[in-house]
Amino acid sequence: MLTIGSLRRKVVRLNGDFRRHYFADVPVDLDAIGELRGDAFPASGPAPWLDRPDALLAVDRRLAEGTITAGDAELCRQWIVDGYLIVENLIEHDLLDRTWEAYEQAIRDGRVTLDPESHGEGDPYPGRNLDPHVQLPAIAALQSHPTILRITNLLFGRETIPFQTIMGHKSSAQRPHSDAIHMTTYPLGYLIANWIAFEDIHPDSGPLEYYPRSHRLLPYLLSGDIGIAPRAFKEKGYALYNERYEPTIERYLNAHRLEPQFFCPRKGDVLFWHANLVHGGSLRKDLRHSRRALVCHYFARGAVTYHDLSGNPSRLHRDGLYTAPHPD
Ligand SMILES: O=C(O)CCC(=O)C(=O)O
Ligand SMILES: [Fe+2]
Repeated sequence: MLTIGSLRRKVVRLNGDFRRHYFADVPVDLDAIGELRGDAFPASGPAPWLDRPDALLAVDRRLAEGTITAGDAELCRQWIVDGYLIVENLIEHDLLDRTWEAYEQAIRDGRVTLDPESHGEGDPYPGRNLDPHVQLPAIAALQSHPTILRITNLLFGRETIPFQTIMGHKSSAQRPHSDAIHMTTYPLGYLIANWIAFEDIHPDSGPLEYYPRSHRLLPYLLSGDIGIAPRAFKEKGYALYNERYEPTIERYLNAHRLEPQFFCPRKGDVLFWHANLVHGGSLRKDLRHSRRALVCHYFARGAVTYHDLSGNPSRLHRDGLYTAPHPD
């Protein structure tokens, strides 16, 4: 029989299970939620430390305590205000060359297969590859480069879990979006992406475009906000996303009069962006220019991580990352 006492014990047990693996302030029963979508979760903190209203003061406090350096404080301030960071010359050139060669070798011997994905007549470059780090240790190592993880740990204020990679010879030609709808966390905000340049990037190659400050000016727009039901996504897929999500983002960008910046880095430079910073792959003005890059996505350990459009948990849950308790 379900008594108040047994119900309370069940809730205490569920909360205890949740707490062992996740850090959200409001515990949830993930099995009962079923489809993981933004509107199925309660509003919950904690917000990432650099997204809180007192973030600039928190940075000053940590600097005064001596727990961060003046250089790190400057990175944090830029992250708070602009939602991105560019770190020049972060990755050693010989490491980039060896990693790219490992990728090309895997293409030659058929371990990595690329779709042709032509962007127009005479496009010499193949499509991009999702998650090459899963089979190529060289790419996994670059994704987990110690300086990158030091920066993401600082920005999260938590331990970083490397998640996804996308490697490519050319622009994604993706319209402006926030990655938060593709890789969502509970609580919101525990995703960071970066873009690693394998060569000097030509302005006509379709550089990464990004909208400074959009991470704070736009809300986290998730499927429920734009009327995409989980079943509809499963039936119609990304056509619905193109139809509803992308025009909504564009409306917001126009309403706030946000203008894009274009990332034309030197080889080895890295751009980091916030979970909700709007970005995309700009138009390739000259198809002959390559734009060789690795994009990496990272979560913070202890966030619930899912694909909001389909309602599926991320691969990390299936891989058993959350079978081990998180350290807090
Ligand atoms: O590299 C690009 O063109 C954009 C990539 C992107 O939006 C992403 O991987 O999140
Ligand atoms: Fe993206």
